[in-house]
Amino acid sequence: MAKGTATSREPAGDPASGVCQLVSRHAVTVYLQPIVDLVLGRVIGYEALARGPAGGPFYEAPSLLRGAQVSGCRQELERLCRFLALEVKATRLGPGELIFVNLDPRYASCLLTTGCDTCAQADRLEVPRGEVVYELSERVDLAANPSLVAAVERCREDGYLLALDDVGAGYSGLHTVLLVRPHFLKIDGSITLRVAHDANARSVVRALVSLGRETGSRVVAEHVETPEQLLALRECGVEYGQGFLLGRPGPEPESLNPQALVLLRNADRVLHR
Ligand code: G
Ligand code: MN
Repeated sequence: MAKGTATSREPAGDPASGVCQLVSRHAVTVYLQPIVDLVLGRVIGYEALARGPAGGPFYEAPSLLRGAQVSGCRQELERLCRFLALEVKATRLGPGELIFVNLDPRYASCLLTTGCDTCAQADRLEVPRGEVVYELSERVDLAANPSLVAAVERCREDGYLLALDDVGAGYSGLHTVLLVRPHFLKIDGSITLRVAHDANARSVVRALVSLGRETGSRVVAEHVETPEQLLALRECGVEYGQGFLLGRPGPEPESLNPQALVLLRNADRVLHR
């Protein structure tokens, strides 16, 4: 059984205190959610999402991260998750398949000191750096932290790809797009949610697609949940998507949901009529 799925007995008392034991025992796993080329109907890679033991209070990433935060082991947890994601890439993904790794520079102090801590790990595992995409969290105000921007720039120079997570939410605004010049621009789910019924949301998406074309960022729509959203996104020219409709996060690298593949083929017919 995978480490992360072992339903460990949580220590009694403050449940948050147990989270650091999980981290030190490496009882954390990463789930994989496909990121899909909506034009070719093909998985291009997977986002690695942290999970605590199934059935426990830290199964979902937000509670796991919050628990680690209050217990003082957030740095260690984030570091472990980055390593686990690279391990997944090395052992379970094929050549050319990308691994998207969440990177919150506030919890990657290595970025400012020794550089990206996963460089040595990636090289040891023989993971091509150009197949690792660091997703920068919308929760970090990079504009207020020039040293973090410089550190992120070093990741690019080291050969890694960069994504800006949840564009349109938090600090992932246009200024941050200009600062980071990401290889991937991930449109926040709050915009995807509106895209089927709100013409203004489609205008925002088309503007981001156009920005991506002109600046060399590939645009990914997050939280694609319905066929109507998928069709609207394709109509707006979005090339990549992620969300429950395309594939749920799971312990294995799953292929594209067959129902979504049919929708994409039909969308092609509608779009090229
Ligand atoms: O911020 P970030 O995009 O990294 O968040 C990823 C989170 O979004 C994961 O916890 C994942 O389970 C969740 N998620 C993935 N796809 C969908 C979706 O289609 N809808 C919703 N509501 N959440 C999703
Ligand atoms: Mn993400």
